[in-house]
Amino acid sequence: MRRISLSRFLIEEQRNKNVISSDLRLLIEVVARACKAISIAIGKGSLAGVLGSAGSDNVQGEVQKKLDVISNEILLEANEWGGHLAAMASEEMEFPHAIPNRYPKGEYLLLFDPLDGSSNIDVNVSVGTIFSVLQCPEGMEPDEQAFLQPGSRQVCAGYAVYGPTTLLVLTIGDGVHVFTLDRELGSFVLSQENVRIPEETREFAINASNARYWEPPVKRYVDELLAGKEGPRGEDFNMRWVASMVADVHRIMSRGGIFMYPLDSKTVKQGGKLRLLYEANPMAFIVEQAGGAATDGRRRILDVVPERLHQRIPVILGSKNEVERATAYHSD
Ligand code: P6P
Repeated sequence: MRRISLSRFLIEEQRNKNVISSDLRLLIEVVARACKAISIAIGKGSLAGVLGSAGSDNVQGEVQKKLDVISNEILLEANEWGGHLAAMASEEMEFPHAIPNRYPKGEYLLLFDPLDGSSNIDVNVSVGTIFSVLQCPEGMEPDEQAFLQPGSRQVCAGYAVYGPTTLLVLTIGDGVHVFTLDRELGSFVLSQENVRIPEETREFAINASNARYWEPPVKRYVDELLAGKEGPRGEDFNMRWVASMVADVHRIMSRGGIFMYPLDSKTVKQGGKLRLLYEANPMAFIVEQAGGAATDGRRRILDVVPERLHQRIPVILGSKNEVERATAYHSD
């Protein structure tokens, strides 16, 4: 494994494969630097008085943690001066954030969930940052409408997971690559190239406390897993649920599995729990680039044309064969 920095990796991708523009390379490096700053802020925890709630709600009606607000600010400040963006959108902001007139504008739209799983932050469980990059349509104002593109139009997606190590997992449409933060050097170093998700798995991730609210196909699929060797699957399955999507997805990127936050009668009015544009779409792009699959139970997530910036969607993603089986049950 060549231990090269993120910057060198991106320059070589640009030089050798021309799969990335200078502005996109700058965007990724700026986001990576912001994730480093978020990792440091999180690492201080109570010592810096950054735990607990910010005393405000976000557009989702969720209590904002101090670190949600801090992480959002870090990403905004890091990205607004570079000249690579037309606008930004965040789970923490009702409307897109325009680039201030004092800075040049670029062609890219950056979307992010600055601190995913923040309900875990106060109990010291892994959390993460999820980001997605689109191009602003030619001649279009970078308002909400410009962001409403299907996930198949993403040019880049990634997440940082703040766990025992801080990792940056990235795709620019040419496979999925993992970078580990070297805290002494202060830079992300390539630690895995071309991640592949096994097509088979014996591990599933779902919040089982919602079982009584699930639709019949999800109930059938999970009951078969729980029946194990004596059931129709003829195999025993294991269950994991971190309740930080980034941590659950990273486990699947590392050893396979199926992650499900399906439609249930509690969330059917909002269309699901997870957000399409800055949670489901980037994770779906990454999972597919690693040979996995991602659907909402009925459609490929990357094909869904969004109607609203903070639109929610059911999510079933991970090992291809299991996602296909769970999705097939929805059409039976
Ligand atoms: P529940 C975190 O709040 C999040 O948006 C995802 O990161 C995570 O997968 C899910 O919600 C957890 O939801 O209902 O288990 O708390």
